[in-house]
Amino acid sequence: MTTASPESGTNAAIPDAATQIDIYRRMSLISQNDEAARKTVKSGRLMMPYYSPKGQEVIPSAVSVNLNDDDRICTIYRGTHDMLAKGVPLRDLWAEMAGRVTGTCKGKGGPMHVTHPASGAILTTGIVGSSMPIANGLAWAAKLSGSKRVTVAYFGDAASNIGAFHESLNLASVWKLPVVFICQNNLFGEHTRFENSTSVDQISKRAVAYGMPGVTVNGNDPFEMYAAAHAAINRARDGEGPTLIEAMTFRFYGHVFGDDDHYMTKEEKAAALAKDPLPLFRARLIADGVATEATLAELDADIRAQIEDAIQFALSSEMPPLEELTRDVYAEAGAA
Ligand SMILES: Cc1ncc(C[n+]2csc(CCOP(=O)(O)OP(=O)(O)O)c2C)c(N)n1
Repeated sequence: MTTASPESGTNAAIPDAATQIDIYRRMSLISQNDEAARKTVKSGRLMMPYYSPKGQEVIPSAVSVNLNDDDRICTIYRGTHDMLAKGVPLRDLWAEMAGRVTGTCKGKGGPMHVTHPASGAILTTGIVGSSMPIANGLAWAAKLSGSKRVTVAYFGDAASNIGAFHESLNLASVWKLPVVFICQNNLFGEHTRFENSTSVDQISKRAVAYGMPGVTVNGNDPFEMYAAAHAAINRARDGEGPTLIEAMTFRFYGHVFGDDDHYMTKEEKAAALAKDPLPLFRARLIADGVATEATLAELDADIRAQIEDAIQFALSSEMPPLEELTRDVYAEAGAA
């Protein structure tokens, strides 16, 4: 087991320039999309429960550049960042959030149940801890069929206190499943602070009980996150079994949109905002000569236009007709 300090930043493999820009592109997409989602709900144009992933952009962005289109992810209600990083198209995502027929699930899943198999986003769940056993099932299927497909299970720190976490890590280890468990430790579970609900100071320490590598990394450092994901995904793809990655991060807003986040101290929130990973990485790319300000500005503007287009598309699409209510719930008679 290797356990790195969350602040270490050392031993991180540096991704090549194109990959660095790709990580930035995904982060910008997530961040701008989050801003658009909060604005759209606040303006009353769309009513939905919304769980902001703002502050957590690095994690799925640095993970997804290591995944193929064919690889799978299972995520949670706070998962728009994971889905966008994996490639769920904006129009399909927004239409599903708005409950329209053009959405990923024909408008019947809604924001907490987005599924888009074509991009590998198989599960979004509101049941805390349930992304892990389902990821195991997908990984087991990949193993049985002899495919090299890897599945990533994303979940929060509080989910590591649920039975399904422990059962899933145990089984994945015994069966050497091609799965990577990525805990996004944003230091809060709903309105409860991490230290008030979790028996260990690092969730990665729990990996030792299940005979798999466990690592804690700074999930706001793109290079450190990239290196950890790269190693774990390669290990899974090579048939060597699962890894637990604990990615330290901080969510900038309350649990759900509208929550007054009184359980965060002003000081810790200010410190986290001062280290917003998006502007930091943007400045680093320019300072390192990886990209120019003009290139990144163009990339940001292009994303902004795509998001605006997706919102218009979603809000002008039809709601599902009543007949859809019981369709896709049970298999049609005679279907294979
Ligand atoms: C099995 C289950 N228990 C309780 C809840 C209520 N609940 C919803 S979100 C949440 C907190 C989860 O926190 P964490 O796993 O750390 O993820 P985060 O929201 O911080 O991303 C709880 C307890 C639930 N949805 N499912």
